[in-house]
Amino acid sequence: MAKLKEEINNHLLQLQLEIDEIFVSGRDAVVSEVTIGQVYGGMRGLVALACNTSYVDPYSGLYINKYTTEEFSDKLPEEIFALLITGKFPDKSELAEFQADLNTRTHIPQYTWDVLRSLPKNSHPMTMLSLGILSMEGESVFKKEYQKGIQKSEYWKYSLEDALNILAKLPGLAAGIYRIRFGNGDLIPPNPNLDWAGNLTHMLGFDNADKAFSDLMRLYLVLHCDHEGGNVSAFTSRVVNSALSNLYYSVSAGLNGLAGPLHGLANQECLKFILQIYEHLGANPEDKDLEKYVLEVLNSGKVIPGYGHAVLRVTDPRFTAFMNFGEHNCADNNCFKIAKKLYSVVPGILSSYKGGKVANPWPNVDAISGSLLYHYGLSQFDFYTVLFGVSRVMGFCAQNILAQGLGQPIIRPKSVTNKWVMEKLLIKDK
Ligand code: HAX
Repeated sequence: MAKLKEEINNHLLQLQLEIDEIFVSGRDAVVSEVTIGQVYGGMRGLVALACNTSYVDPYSGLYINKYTTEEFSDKLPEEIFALLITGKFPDKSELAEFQADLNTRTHIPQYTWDVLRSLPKNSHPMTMLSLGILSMEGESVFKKEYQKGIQKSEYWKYSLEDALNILAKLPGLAAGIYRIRFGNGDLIPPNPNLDWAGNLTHMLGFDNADKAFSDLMRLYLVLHCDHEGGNVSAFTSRVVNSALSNLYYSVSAGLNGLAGPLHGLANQECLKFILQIYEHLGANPEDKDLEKYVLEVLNSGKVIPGYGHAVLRVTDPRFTAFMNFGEHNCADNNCFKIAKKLYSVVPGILSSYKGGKVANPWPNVDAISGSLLYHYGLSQFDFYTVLFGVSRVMGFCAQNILAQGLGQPIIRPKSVTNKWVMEKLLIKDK
């Protein structure tokens, strides 16, 4: 992995030069002011973090480096990981070297399977994924080297070892969870001749599925890879890693955040929602019936899963990429048709709902992904967030390694009490 290390090192040098330049022109310059609304409102819109793996523009969506979602969505996940962490796509030989290296690290210890098999039968697959990674924490190269004593400038190199070990094991771990949790038979060993996503398909037991399922898996693992630094899972992972908890701890922590219904779990909620609509209204509901159904859900106090976003203010381009895939491969599927129909109805309802309080009425990635998986026979929607997680770990690892390489300190914002705020406002008023 000498080449990948060299590319990361070059990228870090470049990023450090940029930071030096930024600091020279004004370390004390103000980029964001904090309102009371933000202090009490989940810090929404507050600029207080640097993340150089990806950027989410409210109106054009996810960029990795300079590439728009449309421009990178035909790549392999391995190429995307290299892009996240080096700022460049690998050439053919670098990609081959990276894939060969991952294939030497796929072994998952028996104790991990023992832990997973000992859990209650109805454990959520995200619990199993998080725990599966945490169970291997003792294997951390970073932890062992840190205990021996290493220079701060070297941290990232050992975290990279951990990242490669975790990423290499992830498809096997996720597929094993699928097979254990849903009684799908024995574990299937990896095939060293397959790429990362191809191996996931193979180990899930979908070798005989439509070939387009492997393409969907590649697209799925690409589109979910990263979404800048402030979302719940990435931020959690960064905070935990900033205490120098190794990547096994910080990846597991990020996955625990991803498991929430307002974040990654929304994809399983969406499919559940679509299936409920199918049950109540059939595959081709009338607009007025669908509108009535959506309003009933809203009025019962629930959110419409897959719609809205803390940053985006347009249809998520990752939604569009999945929509295009569906149009080409499964346009007649009932779930896909309902997901499409919801897209024509929900934004209008959310725009005017409760005086327009929903900041973004448009769909996010989760509104559509499940209907595609369902089409190919992956019908256990409890499992969908695991697939999201497999992909998002690339982002967690890349963000944490770059932060370590840039010597970023422990994250510790200041919190205040109501009393403090009241005193502060009173002082300001005088
Ligand atoms: N349905 C109903 N109400 C919604 C809504 C939706 N889809 N989206 C936002 N709202 C409501 C909020 O609950 C909030 O209501 P209250 O003031 O009563 O609390 C109000 O509109 C304002 O919220 P916002 O500013 O528009 O949105 P936030 O930044 O606070 O939250 C969420 C963003 C994604 C959490 C939100 O839009 C939501 O809950 N969406 C549904 C769940 C979902 O799809 N989550 C996945 C998001 C993408 C992701 O992270 N994937 O992993």
